Amino acid sequence: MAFIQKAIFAVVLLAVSLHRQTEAATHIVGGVSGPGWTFQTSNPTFYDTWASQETFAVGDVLVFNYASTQHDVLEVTGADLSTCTVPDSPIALNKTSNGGTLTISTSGTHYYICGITQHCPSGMKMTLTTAGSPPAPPVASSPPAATPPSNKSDAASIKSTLFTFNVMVAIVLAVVSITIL
Ligand SMILES: [Cu+2]
Repeated sequence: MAFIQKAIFAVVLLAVSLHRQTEAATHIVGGVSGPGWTFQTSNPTFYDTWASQETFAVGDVLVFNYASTQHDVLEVTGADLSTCTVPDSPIALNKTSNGGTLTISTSGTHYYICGITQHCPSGMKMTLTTAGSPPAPPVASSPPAATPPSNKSDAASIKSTLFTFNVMVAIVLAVVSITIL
């Protein structure tokens, strides 16, 4: 194979590899070192605050860590979240406990609650909006809550690590392809 073809192949590999890391981010709800998906009785806006510090895109995956004997997670309408109503047919549902995931399938604002009675009013609710979408008006007024420890850097550090990994893989692939082709 001519050198120019090898070079083009290497560049394509690099581009594909770099593109992959932009496809979908994974968000540990509540932060990588956070409490998981559980009661936030003393700070009912905990998950909203966390979400406001994250950047979400369509295709991103939300990981809800919880004990399956205690909680579940439903995607619901804004109206259902505001009244903590557990619908018979939620938009999406996950009951698989630790590592349970829901994917952000559309742009705009999404609403999540725990479907166990009285858990939503105890802070198991979250509203998030994908990047570039106008934020939905608050569904319920609540006094400003104390700001929890920031986990803002968590997703960024994961992305950074993924990016570094992808770059390394791309370089190795490029070197190998130039060597053997
Ligand atoms: Cu719950």
